Amino acid sequence: MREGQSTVTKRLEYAPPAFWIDNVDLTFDLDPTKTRVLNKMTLRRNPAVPVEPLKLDGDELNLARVLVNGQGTSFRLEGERLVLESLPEGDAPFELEIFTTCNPEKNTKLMGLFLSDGAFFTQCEAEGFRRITYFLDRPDVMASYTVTLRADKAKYPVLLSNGNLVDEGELEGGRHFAKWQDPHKKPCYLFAVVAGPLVAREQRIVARSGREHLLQVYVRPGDLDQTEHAMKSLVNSVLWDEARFGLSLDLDRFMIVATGDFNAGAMENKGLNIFNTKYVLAKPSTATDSDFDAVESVIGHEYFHNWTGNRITCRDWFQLSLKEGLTVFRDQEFSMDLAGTPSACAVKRIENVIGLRSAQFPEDAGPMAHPVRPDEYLEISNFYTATVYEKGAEVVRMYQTLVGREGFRKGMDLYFQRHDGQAVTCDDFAQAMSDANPGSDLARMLPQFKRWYSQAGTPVVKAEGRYDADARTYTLRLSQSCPPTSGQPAKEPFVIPIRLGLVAEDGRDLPLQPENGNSRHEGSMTYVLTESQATLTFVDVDSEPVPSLLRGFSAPVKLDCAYTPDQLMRLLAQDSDPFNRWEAAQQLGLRIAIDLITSPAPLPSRPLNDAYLAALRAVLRHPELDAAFKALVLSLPDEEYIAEQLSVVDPQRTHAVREAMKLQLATELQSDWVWAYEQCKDTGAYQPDPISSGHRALAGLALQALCLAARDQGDIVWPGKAYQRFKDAGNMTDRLNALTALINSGHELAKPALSRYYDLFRAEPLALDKWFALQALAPDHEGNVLPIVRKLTQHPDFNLRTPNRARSLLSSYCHRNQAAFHRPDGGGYAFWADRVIELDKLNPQVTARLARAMDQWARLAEPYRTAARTAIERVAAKPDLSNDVREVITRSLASSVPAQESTNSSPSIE
Ligand code: B3K
Ligand code: ZN
Repeated sequence: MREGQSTVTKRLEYAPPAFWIDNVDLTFDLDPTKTRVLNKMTLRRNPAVPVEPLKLDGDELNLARVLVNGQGTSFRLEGERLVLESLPEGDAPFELEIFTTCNPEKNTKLMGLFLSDGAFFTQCEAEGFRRITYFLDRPDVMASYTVTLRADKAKYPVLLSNGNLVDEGELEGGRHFAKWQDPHKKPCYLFAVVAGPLVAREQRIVARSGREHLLQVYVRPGDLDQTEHAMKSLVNSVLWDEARFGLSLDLDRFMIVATGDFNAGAMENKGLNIFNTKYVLAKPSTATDSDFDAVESVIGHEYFHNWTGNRITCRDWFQLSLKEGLTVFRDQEFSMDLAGTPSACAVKRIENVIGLRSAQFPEDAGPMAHPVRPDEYLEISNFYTATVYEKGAEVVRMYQTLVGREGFRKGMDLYFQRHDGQAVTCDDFAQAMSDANPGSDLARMLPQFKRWYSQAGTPVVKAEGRYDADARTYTLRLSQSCPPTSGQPAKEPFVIPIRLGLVAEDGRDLPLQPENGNSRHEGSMTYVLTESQATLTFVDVDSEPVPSLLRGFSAPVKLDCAYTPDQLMRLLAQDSDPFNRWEAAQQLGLRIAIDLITSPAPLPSRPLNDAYLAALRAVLRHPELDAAFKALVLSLPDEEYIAEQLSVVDPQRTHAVREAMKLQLATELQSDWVWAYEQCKDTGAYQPDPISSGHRALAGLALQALCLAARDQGDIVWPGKAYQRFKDAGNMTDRLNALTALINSGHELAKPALSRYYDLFRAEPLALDKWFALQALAPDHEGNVLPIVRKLTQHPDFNLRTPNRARSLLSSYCHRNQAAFHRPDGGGYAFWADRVIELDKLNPQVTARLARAMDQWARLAEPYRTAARTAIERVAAKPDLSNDVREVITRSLASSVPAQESTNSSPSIE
């Protein structure tokens, strides 16, 4: 497997471990600069593997002692590995004792054991345990753990690890100890330790099984008032997993602990989840509706890992999507089930698809493109991606679409029956799904279906419909293709479930009677496309329908269907599938945007046509549609998604076009926006439920439109109202929406509002992150954002070492403010390169994410492309880059698209 720090690991080179580790007994003497770790393990040779030396992984450890069965032994260090050759022969277990020290205070990578605001935390996934002790740091080695923590009692009153507290007591010198035993075997990436001055919100629940559990959410003493929503979400998660999948909590005690310094969102350590504060803490005055939603879904996600990830784990890291894709699917289903109404469910689905399209589609078309189950990596941390997570979740969703909800449940049951307690592969999951559903489309097509795991790139489905009035037939010609990706020049056809309906002129779904098929469907049916091309004919079709394809986004593909604008209007106004109603609006907006972007003419004063405006107005004024849904329909496709449709991207042009569209939408629907604002602006005492958060979303969108229109008309009333709302808001959602309206319209009141915001929230880290982000995301006026961002890097509250703070400023600017980042003078790229070089020395994982802001450089128009390349080459020339950053940068430079060497500045459509 992994031979050293700089070698590529390959999926097909998997070999089982030469040793098993059955028991691990760890004793920690916690100290900020020198923590002592005594590791006593029981090992035995794996009889299935030829005899070889024991090679234990380590990283930045100081080794003091190694004993085998209590005796000194010879050992050597091979790079960072500890190698033991003279071990007892035969299969009998033996004891290995290793004593090391590490320095948590110097651990700015936040992997292994680190300090956050005076408390100890760990992060071991994927390869952090080797920074705590020498070990076989791979997920297929599962052991039983006993952990003793010793520390100063005053500084670290709470001592936590996985499982059950079996002993605790006082020690000399003001120290104390706690001993924990995990009743479940686990891979070391699920190991965790926490020690510090924490307090807990507690709740006892009795599960369906009758078993009682103690749930705890640990935070800093001042933050307890922000844990109610987290606890509620945890209780809901426990109940939901029992109800939907029959999966109960297998522990007496389940703990969540929040830290302000964390690379990821959260971590599913067995019984001791460690969370970024961003996904635990929520109170109405500092957290928005999306923050509340994110807390619910991340708490769900980590909890659901207890079965999908922990009870059944991954054999190797190439199988990451086995646990991540499945668990994202589960958390999405959880949030949808909790949302309640079909409309609120559709809103969740649309939000997920927006995320997939703006993050995963570009990834699949860029230098980091990789299959859901990657084939190789230099640094596994780089593969915690939208492809592994979100596309992986879509793959799991397709199983459910193919075998139905009940069939999916059967597949899950069989998966647990077969593999509980094991470390397995994506193939094992696929096989369980298929075997549990004999005779299904899935079972018949399994090998082909599994291409979703092995082929990268976003497939394109082309659809052409033809109505024959005489024969009363409607024929759909479908074809699929997938663009080449690195190392995969040609693709085999995928299994693509296409949920579809035929929409009549009055909006009704026509009955679906496929020719040669005996079953008739009343509303929608799922057609499974398996060939490169296929024809599907429906008979007894009374009038020319509009096909509604890929309903609910039934597969992670791009649909290419030559709809007329009138057909899209019909779908927008009447489709029974809410997802496709929204999608029709997106397509209408996207087409207008692309036409304008690719036209050499100057932007017209009225880029939007009357029919499109009228259609959007009708949605905005609709008496029955939910506000949340309206807000999504009235939001234009984002710049990332628009850019994704273009083979050459001029970010300034893309931005200018979208802004012009937004402005016209604001001015010409002005009275409608006023109406919507008045309808939605008051939501009473704060509740994060779908109805009231929908009202806030639409009121916020309306206020932004009204401030934009006001700027255009030199009016001061709406900015004044926005400022007032900003000041008086009873919750962060309304407050932030009002502030954003002022900032986005460039109104001078934005300045005092921002400084007032700072005064209000300077002591609230998560709210202060938003203050940094707001300024990094501000509209660019003659290049003013970069100097502001630069200045903010010197702000006393800015700290590069805290991932949330670094991301709030740097990622917001580099990833999410296209117009300000892509400067014709290349200043944004130079700033990016400087920060990447600076931050890589502290925290490679966070830096590698930032480095990916340049993923799309090869598709940029000039002068951006050359300036971007220069900046990337400057980073590449640094000799001491981390593997994390080197992998991203190397792939990026290798992605130069030859066809564009002769780029002219006029963009073309893919
Ligand atoms: N499994 C963790 C991710 C850990 C990230 C490591 N770089 C959180 C999650 O997906 O649930
Ligand atoms: Zn996860």
